[in-house]
Amino acid sequence: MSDYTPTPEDLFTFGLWTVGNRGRDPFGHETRPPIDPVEAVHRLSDLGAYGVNFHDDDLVPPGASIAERDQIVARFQRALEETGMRAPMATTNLFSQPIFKDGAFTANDPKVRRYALRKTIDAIDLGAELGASVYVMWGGREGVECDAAKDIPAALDCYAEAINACCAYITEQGYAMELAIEPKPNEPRGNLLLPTVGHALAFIRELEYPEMVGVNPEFAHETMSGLSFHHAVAQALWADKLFHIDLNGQVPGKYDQDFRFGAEGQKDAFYLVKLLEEAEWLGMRHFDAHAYRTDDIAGVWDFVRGCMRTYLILKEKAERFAEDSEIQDALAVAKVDQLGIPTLPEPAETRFATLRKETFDVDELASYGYGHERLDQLVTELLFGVR
Ligand code: GLT
Ligand code: MN
Ligand code: MN
Repeated sequence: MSDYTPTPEDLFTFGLWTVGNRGRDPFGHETRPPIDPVEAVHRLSDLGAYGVNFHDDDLVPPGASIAERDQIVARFQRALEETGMRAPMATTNLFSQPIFKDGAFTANDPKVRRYALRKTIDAIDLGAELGASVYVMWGGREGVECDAAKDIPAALDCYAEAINACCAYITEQGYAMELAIEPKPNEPRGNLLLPTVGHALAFIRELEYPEMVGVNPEFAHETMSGLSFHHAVAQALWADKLFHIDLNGQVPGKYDQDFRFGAEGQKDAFYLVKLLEEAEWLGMRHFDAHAYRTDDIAGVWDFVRGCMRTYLILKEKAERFAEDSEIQDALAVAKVDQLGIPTLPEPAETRFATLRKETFDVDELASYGYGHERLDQLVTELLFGVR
């Protein structure tokens, strides 16, 4: 049995903003001191992470001069070189500054939209400079409370225009970079645009460079919508659009909790890990979460260890699921493998005629049970550690 110690081969990454989260919430001030990004890189590396992701503003404070920017970036790059850590994903903060109060790419004022685009292409340059191959777009202010004030189809046109422009920019610069849209239903806006993975997948099909754009589903965000996270991820994989992922913990119906991975929703977390591992998905296992506000800096590193350890525990559970003969018997009773059988009869030319001729004993077909009670209990016991 593994001792669940992470190594860079596990591809675990954390955002600078996650370990650097200082515990501020809408009702209370910071409870922790800031962490220097260079220290974060060293600590994450010591704990077995593969890399660190960042927003433009996490690294370079807004308003820094070009000389200051270059100095900060060079110092950060040195930390990456010293540790062998990577920065595989970059993103822009288009939500904190007051200028974005009516949106960034979908603000009614075109001058605000141009500022957002300008900030984004600068961040794309920064990401490319540090070797990022995925650029995440979370539209935290792309939404509305006062519905009279936003023409939603026009806002979606602006959203698409901005993403098309970013794709054109990346192509013109010759960067090896893809975009990943991160859906969220609400918070901080009353309603956000592209609220779920499904909305984002449909939106991507309307873009000019659909092949360059995928999704970055977050556990907390789909769960806030009352949806199954692993179903959302499965559909993104099915559509070949899982470009990045944000792992954390969340209870349905609450604010965006961003808890340690596996702190809540353990069953969904298990099916998610099983899905990613069985698909042999090659992306980063990125944690977009933060330590409880109650904790000090020591708690931040406990949080980091916990995210990775839980992932590895669930990965081992997924392997045991595949080896457990009772679970395998129960899967056969549930006819899980039969979903791989094509529905229509062969050959194609006569399929509807054959279908017309087939006889169906609907009572017999409805008569047997699928054994889901036994199967689910076996999985529950596996997760509880008693089998
Ligand atoms: C912010 C948000 C996250 C996003 C980050 C990337 S920023 O912390 O809550 O869900 O992934 O922009
Ligand atoms: Mn979140
Ligand atoms: Mn996220």
